[in-house]
Amino acid sequence: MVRHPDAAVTGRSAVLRRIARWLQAPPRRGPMRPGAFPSRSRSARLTSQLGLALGATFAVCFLTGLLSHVIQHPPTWFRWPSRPVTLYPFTQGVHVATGLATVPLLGVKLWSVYPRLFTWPPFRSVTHAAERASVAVLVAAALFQVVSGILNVSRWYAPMPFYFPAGHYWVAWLVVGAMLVHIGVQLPAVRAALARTTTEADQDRLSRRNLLGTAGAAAALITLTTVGQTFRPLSGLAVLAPRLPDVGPQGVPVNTTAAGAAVVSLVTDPSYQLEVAGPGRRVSLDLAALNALPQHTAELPIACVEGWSASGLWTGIRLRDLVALVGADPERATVLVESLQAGGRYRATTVAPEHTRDPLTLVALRLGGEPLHLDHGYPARLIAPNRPGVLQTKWIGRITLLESR
Ligand SMILES: Nc1nc2c(c(=O)[nH]1)N[C@H]1C(S)=C(S)[C@@H](COP(=O)(O)O)O[C@H]1N2
Ligand SMILES: [Mo]
Repeated sequence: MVRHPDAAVTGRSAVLRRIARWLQAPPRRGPMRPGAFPSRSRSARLTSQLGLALGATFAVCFLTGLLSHVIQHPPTWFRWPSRPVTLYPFTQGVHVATGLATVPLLGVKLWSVYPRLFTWPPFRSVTHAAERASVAVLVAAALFQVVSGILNVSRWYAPMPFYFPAGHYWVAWLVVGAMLVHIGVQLPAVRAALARTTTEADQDRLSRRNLLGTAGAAAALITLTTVGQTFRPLSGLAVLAPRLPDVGPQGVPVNTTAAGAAVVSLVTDPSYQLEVAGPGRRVSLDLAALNALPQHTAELPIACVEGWSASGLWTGIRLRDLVALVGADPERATVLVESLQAGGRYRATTVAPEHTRDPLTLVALRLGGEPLHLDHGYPARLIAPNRPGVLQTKWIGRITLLESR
């Protein structure tokens, strides 16, 4: 018997043909069958409009987050001004508000597209597969940002086995990258969907409007019931806010307590002295000496990156006066402010000349006229205008002049 020379090839192409036929014929059962998702509220138009809204909330959230990151880790070229006083609390409030408003928008958006998870065939081409993979990255990264952000605002760190600011920062770049790819791929479809108004049946339009309205109302409601944690006039409405601006010792919330920072015995030691070290001179000031220096009072907010901000009436010594005391020029001085806390990420901070010279930048000894509560940084803490809470060092032990520029 003579074997046909193409037998093997014919056999393989038969298999390929069978696979092709299988891919072409959609399954008759399960979520991948045609017509498995009958809701008429889903439409390209709804998905596009939600996409635009999400693009806007994410862009604002990303930019305000990036700003906060750069203020806390300034590159050499970056200068952050000390005024206006409430600029940072404002940008931080916008960051949290847009992040929270994203929740219902993202929810409805995912609902509007999730049937596409089950499209048949799953991959039409290499490009199609790559595009689906990029959408998977976008969805996963966006959900990570929203969930980790909410956990942070709720101060629930247990489910996060990573350092929150670093994780939240790097995944933000992942979202932005995947989102730019997504916008690039979907732009023609979005244009077409938004232009196509006349073909939409009245009933479909109604249900789409209802859905959009509900998502928008949910976003507005979440904003209204949380924004009070940073915007005091609305604090009465802040029923969903994990923190309230006026709940805490001396009417101001606390993040790390003195006990938590293990400084109680150090700061209550009667031999406590604040050391100020300049280039040529150094002074040690005990509590009596600190209280004998000229005192100034300023109303300044603490704006915590955990989503709350609260204003207090602080009294103490101007940082610029302490710098002058050791013979340095306060107009140009960069200083290192160190806590008595032995470790912890927030035990020290660098103060640039913009803040050192500002007469509102205080080494505060009092809050609301009383000596600082232990948890607010007794006996002395930094409080400066337009500065993230993480940089307002508590339990100061030493101030060192770094450079003059
Ligand atoms: N030494 C030290 N200072 C610190 C911190 C800290 O953990 N250790 N936390 C910072 C953070 S994150 C904030 S929001 C403010 C909070 O100040 P408060 O507890 O007085 O409201 O203190 C800052 N100063
Ligand atoms: Mo904070």
